[in-house]
Amino acid sequence: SVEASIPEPQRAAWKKFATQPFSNVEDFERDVVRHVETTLARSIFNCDETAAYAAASLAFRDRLITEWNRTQQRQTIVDGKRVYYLSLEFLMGRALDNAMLNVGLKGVAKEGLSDLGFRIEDVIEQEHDAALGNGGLGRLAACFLDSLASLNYPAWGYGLRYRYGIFKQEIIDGYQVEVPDYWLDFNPWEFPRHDIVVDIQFHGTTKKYQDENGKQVTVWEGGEIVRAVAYDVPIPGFDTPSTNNLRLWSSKAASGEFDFQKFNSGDYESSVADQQRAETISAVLYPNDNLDRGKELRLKQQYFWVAASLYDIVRRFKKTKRAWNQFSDQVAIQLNDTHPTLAIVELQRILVDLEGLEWDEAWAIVSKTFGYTNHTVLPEALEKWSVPLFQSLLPRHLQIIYEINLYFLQSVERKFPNDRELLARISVIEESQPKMIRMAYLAIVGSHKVNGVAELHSDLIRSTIFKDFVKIFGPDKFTNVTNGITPRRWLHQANPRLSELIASKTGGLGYLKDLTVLGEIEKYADDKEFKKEWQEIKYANKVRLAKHIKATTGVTVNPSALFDIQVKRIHEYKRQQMNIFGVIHRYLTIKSMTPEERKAVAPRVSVFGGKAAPGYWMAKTIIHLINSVGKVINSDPEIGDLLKVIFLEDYNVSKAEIIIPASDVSEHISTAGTEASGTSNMKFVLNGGLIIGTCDGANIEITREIGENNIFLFGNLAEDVEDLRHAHNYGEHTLDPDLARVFEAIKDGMFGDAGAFGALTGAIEDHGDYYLVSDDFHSYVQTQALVDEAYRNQDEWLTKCITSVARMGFFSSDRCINEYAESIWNIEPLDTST
Ligand code: F58
Repeated sequence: SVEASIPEPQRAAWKKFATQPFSNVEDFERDVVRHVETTLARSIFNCDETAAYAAASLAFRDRLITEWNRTQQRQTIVDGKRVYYLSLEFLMGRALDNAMLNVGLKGVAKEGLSDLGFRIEDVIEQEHDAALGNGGLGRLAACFLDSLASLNYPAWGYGLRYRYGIFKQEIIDGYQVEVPDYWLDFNPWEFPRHDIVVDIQFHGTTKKYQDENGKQVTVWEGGEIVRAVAYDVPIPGFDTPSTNNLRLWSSKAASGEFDFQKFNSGDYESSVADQQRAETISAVLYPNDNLDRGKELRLKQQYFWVAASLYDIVRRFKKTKRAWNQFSDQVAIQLNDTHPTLAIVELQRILVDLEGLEWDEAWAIVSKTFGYTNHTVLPEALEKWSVPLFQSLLPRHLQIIYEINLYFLQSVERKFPNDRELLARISVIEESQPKMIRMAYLAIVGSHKVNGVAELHSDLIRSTIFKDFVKIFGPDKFTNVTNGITPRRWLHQANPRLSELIASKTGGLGYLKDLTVLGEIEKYADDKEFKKEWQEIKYANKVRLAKHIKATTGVTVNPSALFDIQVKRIHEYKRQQMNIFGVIHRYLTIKSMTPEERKAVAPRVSVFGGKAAPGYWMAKTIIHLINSVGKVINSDPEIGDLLKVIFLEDYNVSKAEIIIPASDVSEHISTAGTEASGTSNMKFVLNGGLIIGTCDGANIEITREIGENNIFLFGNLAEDVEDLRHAHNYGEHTLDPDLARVFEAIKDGMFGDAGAFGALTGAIEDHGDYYLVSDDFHSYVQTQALVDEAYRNQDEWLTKCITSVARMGFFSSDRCINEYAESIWNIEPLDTST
């Protein structure tokens, strides 16, 4: 047991004074006041909401850290296999609300804070989002951490502690402006571990020589050293004592404050510069989603994080005193996309160069340890690194990659003799000018499993970008694990009233641990009372969003209108341009009606939100168009409540928690075959909104689960996309007539300077319409009309919503994590009763 690990003579004293985390209102208040008066050095006279947030967080942090310690001890004692989730992004959002709910003490905190003079909602609002990610991939990692802890898996996350998270978005005169997100001013949720440091090497040269036994050894020497310092973030599970660890690495100069030799020799400026250069590595999150730019600093970030994490993992393994061939029985490492692929190379280097294993022996261990998750088929997002850049930064790793590739190509040559084209296609090294390292291929070669994130996506990677590898390794290496979301944050936290209603009909909050229990509410899909309550909750959520819209944009929207929401990163493949063209079409249609005809129009609020990568000009133009259209429509007196267009600034996790529960319909309208999965589609349906979407990503599985009567699907299928594109390129492209009317309005200057939007219309009219906006437009507009019609019948609409929620059990990230654990990691949950 955990306790037995304390030496007998000291046990009594440790036990007597062991921290007793609060569990009632009185003890919570005592902890909060103590933190205000001591940790924060304030008093009742100057305790504002910020201080109340700080003190409440510190009180919960104390609780988490005691459980965190126990969890780590339990893992050490059990000494079983652990999983390490390597991700460059963890889009965590706020921690306080989540911690209160997961440990089941939000009620206690609410009462305690109220006694001390604060409203819990205001206190929660003080927290700055931890926004260390771009979008879906980063948020998925955060949901996974919640599920891993909630299911008691022995798991660690490893990432980078960026000083600046994803930029804050301001909308000025309709344009996106980026503002740095310095979020670390006060962060009670991290523990600096100044004793856990790893020195990381860059550049330098390699030397080969024979050791005393005549064995060839390679050393990597010289170059530059940067120090990695660990910061630990406790991750509480829901309704369990398990509290896992997210370890984030921060960079600093290896020589401490600055280089004293340089300082003493009068070179003060350059010693400071060295330090700043080192700190630059973990300074900022790259803000691109689904685009690879191949910047040197990004490669430095990747190696820095991977090398520090592997050092930590290997050190922990070595403490168990096991033989190396047991490594993969103790360690599973999951690569969240290709960003941590260097871990494969680094582990091989550690085993061969530092631990003296034979190449084959080492490779057998390495290739049993890793799993690789692919999140995209978009060619521009597949990572490649230039060989010259790599050679300069990581000379030894380049040699190892060449060697891995050589053995791989030899094995393929043996299996498929005389197929030079095959070898060229699958080589980890692309023979371009300059040569490039294909990271996805390296990840496949070095992993024992490769998975996509939704069925269609996994089928697509098997039949397109990784086709040759399926032939080489066989189909079993490639698998699907459909994404999921944590119902704790995305239902219980974001939509407390709906959660309460569901709990009241399913026997409590147990459904949050087994989401299939939601099935029990299907019997109320026609229950008058239940539907009334359901509708009231949706309305209240819409009122909450309407208030937010008013406060942030000044526009008044009618909560009785149909709320149609598209929030996600702005990208041409996600087709926000199609949505706004549809809005313009709606506007033109209403304008052409008589006042009498207008009485029959169903009022709508079109809400957009999302960031554009700072260098993605087309995406920024889409934002500009949405705002320009909104400006005209929202102030058109003929339109009034019939149509409003809102762009919500700075979409992030905490705003998503307000936005998602307020949707009637949400849009997931990517060109078929481009959105690997999507996860907000799951969040919207789970919150009782219907979706309009293409046959893409997880929309397909959502349809399978909830039934096709409960979703608005439209557009061309993935299997037809290639032919359509081909046809466009041979001049067979006539613009959809409705879309043509929309373009005319834009070009007439109805939404301001027409020249500003020329690139958007041009991409469709003149440049091949790669994302098939015109091909899908008619079907989209028709399906939107079906949405209007369906919404008119509120009774049937509510039945659809309730039925859909009841059938969403499959999309819990708990199901998803259990699949990874069983089919990829081979790990078991820990018993927490000791
Ligand atoms: C997203 N990818 C997919 N990448 O687009 C989405 O369909 C899927 O649901 C989600 O992953 C989770 O599987 C994504 O968010 C990025 O943002 C990367 C950031 C780093 C550069 C490359 C893109």
